[in-house]
Amino acid sequence: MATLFVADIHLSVQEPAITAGFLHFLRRQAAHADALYILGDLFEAWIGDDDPAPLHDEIAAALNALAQRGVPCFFIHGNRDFLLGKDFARACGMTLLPEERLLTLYDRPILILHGDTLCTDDLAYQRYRRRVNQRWLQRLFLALPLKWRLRIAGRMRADSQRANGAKSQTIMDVSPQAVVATLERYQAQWMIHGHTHRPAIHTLDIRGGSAHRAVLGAWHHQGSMVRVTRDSVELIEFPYN
Ligand code: OKV
Ligand code: MN
Repeated sequence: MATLFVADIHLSVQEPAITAGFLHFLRRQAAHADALYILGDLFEAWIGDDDPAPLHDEIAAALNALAQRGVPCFFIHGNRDFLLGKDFARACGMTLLPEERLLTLYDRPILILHGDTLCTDDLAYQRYRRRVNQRWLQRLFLALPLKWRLRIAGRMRADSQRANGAKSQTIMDVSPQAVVATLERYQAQWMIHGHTHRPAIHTLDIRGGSAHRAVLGAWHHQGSMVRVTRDSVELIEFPYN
């Protein structure tokens, strides 16, 4: 009787060990859960559901097998796979959720989100996000031939890597004010997110008492999940195999 949360797996053909680790996690851990929530950045990049990469089919088949065995799977977009659409979600048998969702799990209200919207001090990133989140621009991008999209995306990733090297770690973390404001807006005592790659469970003060923020780790060298049961919220790191 547990619900599992993961984020920032950053699947790509360049990292077969991460793919193997994630497939192993689906079979060995997620298969026994009440539900699986993927809180964004399942993929390192996403340029349209029509991308014929074999990796996508492999992941869709594995997630679909999970859903068929009765484990519902939910997905919130990350900043990397924000273009992941209904067609791929259907192939995975997973439900797309809006960017923030207040769950009630085992009587505990928990707010879930990817986490990039909390990084309000990174003004350059927030500006970039507003730009690529425009519907008309996404439509235009998706209408381009796949080859052009691959080339544009590759260039955008190279530019971004250069920009992030120059940014301070504080700017790239969540803003404490944004965290408090978001929890108070939902009157929630728990929040689970990823994005920052700083796995931890923080306790903080909000209006009306204390609150907790569980941050998922990225799957760089091991897996990371949050496991919620009636009695506990645990952050768990585990090897790929
Ligand atoms: C994902 C990030 C690349 C960060 C492009 C419109 C536009 C979508 C896109 C192309 C890039 C996603 C979809 C990728 C995340 C980067 C670089 C930085 C900080 C357009 C809509 F503008 F070209 F018209 N893209 N890809 N970055 O390679 O997956 O998150 S991506
Ligand atoms: Mn992210």
